[in-house]
Amino acid sequence: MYTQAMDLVPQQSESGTKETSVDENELQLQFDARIDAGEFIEAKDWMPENFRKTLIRQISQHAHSEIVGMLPEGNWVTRAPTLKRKAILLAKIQDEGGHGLYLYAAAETLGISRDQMLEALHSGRAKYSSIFNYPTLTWADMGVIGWLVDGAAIMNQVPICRCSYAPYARAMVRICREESFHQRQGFDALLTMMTKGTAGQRAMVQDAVNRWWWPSLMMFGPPDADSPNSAQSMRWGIKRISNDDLRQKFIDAAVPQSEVLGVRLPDPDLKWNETRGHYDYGPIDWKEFWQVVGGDGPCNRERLAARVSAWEDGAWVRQAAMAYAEKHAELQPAS
Ligand code: FAQ
Repeated sequence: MYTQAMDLVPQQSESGTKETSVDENELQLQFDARIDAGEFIEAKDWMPENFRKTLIRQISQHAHSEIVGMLPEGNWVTRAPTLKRKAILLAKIQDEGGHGLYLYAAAETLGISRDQMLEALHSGRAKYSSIFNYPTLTWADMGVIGWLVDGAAIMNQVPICRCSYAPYARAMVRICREESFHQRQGFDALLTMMTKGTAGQRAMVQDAVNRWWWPSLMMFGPPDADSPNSAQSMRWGIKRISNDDLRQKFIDAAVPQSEVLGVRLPDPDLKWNETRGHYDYGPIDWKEFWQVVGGDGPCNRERLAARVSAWEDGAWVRQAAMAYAEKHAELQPAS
């Protein structure tokens, strides 16, 4: 019902050759004009094949990031220091599962099935955010993930609320509201430890900041000059702000927040630049980024193995749900 796939199968002439119809050129012109006018594209609208593929790539990777992102935090549910912190952490992790579901549903409107997307994740073909391949070593990591990782996610995702593909944009509006709560709870947990905690707790927070700062900056993707997808995605209004500009906005927001917390960001080159009106920052280790993206980060294998075994262990639930649906359909009176 939702898929565009039928519209996108190339037309075959009687002789079996592919026809680039005048209609298709006209549809392309109309599509470009709608994008230029800032209109939203709906699932039922005509769209170029590469626009559809780019969206499937980005939205499915985004969905995978949400569900893989549940794992590092899941590691701390049984060890949260208070009932309140445990309830907050559980709610946050559940939200992330929900974000994954909205996003898989948005990607399905483009003519791909959830099983196909999950198969791509489980076989290692699909990417998910590099950040979730780092370990969560202490409770302070839960606060820092909220503050920095959700903070970076919000910076990246607020512009996607205006993405030209309407089902993705609509999903992002809801997701961003929940991400704001995630960021605030992380900051609050850190502020509590920094202002009311022991010297040991403050040192634990600083250590977590030291480990997560640089990987958080990598979440925005490679520098614009090395980002193969950016130019076309910006042209199509899928991305509204470039990787480097978002990274800069994030750094500019994080520095004053670090001062409120009383933590040091681990970059000796971090300085306010009066001329640019932004903070200058030191070089990012892009070798590490590509290594993690390529599957060789500290926890890549563990994360993928956890997702694959969750899928396999859940087979009986899917089978039971299907059996129930079939039985229920059989029992419905014929109309
Ligand atoms: N990690 O040409 P570009 C969250 C890949 S959600 C891994 O610049 P693009 C919530 C990229 O895919 C976090 N791979 O690509 C949460 C491409 O490879 P491909 C996820 C990366 O798409 C919080 C290649 O490098 N958010 O955190 C990364 O134009 C806490 C070249 O890059 C989203 O997915 C990376 N960091 O820009 C959950 C937001 N960066 O696909 C739990 C939506 C780049 O050609 C706890 N996505 N790559 O094989 C986007 O905005 C974009 O896809 C970018 C990348 C900005 C991530």
